[in-house]
Amino acid sequence: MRKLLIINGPNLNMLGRRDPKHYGSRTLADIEQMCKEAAKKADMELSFRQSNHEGEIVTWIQEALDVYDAIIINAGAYTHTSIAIFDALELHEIPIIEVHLSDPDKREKFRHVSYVRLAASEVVKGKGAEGYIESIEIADRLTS
Ligand code: DHK
Repeated sequence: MRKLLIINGPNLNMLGRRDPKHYGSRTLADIEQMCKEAAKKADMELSFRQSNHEGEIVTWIQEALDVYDAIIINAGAYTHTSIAIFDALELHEIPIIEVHLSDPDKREKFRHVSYVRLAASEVVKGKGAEGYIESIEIADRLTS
């Protein structure tokens, strides 16, 4: 069975308490549940994770080599700062999908840079939690 890794970066564990104007009102547990259902429908095995630590995210991306068939990543604020996460993603030949609940390009200027995007096959942004489902559908299509 194809294996899908979804990585969530810093502060995404606080969904439900973050500004609903940008992030909606669903918690990360709600989004995980939605993703589990979508992955099941796509017949993909899902690992759904969150970390506030850049190094841990880098390690997960490294460990995913030769194990996972696609990675969906919302690196949170590390999207805009982390060359280390970009370098780790660059190791992969599998599809990498960048996802964001909000549309960072329509927010503060410091969110307009994305290092993740440089390694991503596709970007889904500004679609709230549904963007995660769309990302799973894209991962399904790109690995079929
Ligand atoms: C999540 C964050 O935590 C921010 O730092 C990003 C992203 C946007 C999101 O929209 O999911 O800038």
